[in-house]
Amino acid sequence: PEAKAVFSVIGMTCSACAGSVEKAIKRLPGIREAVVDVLNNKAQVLFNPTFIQEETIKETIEDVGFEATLIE
Ligand code: 9UX
Repeated sequence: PEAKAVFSVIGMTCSACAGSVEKAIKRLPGIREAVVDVLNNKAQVLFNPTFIQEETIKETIEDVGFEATLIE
């Protein structure tokens, strides 16, 4: 199974910020794809819910230093 989650990410000011968020998400188990858009302040993630849930992805974004809210 595959699930999709979209997070609002507050505080990213450059594309390197987005890159570090993307990298952190992709290091997690069960992630198929992560696309972080600094212009729209959004992170879209495709994942296998057997291995990871939205809350862990949210916490990972916040560990990098940004505020994340699940919006879809
Ligand atoms: Mo560069 Mo983006 O230090 O916040 S990674 S500004």
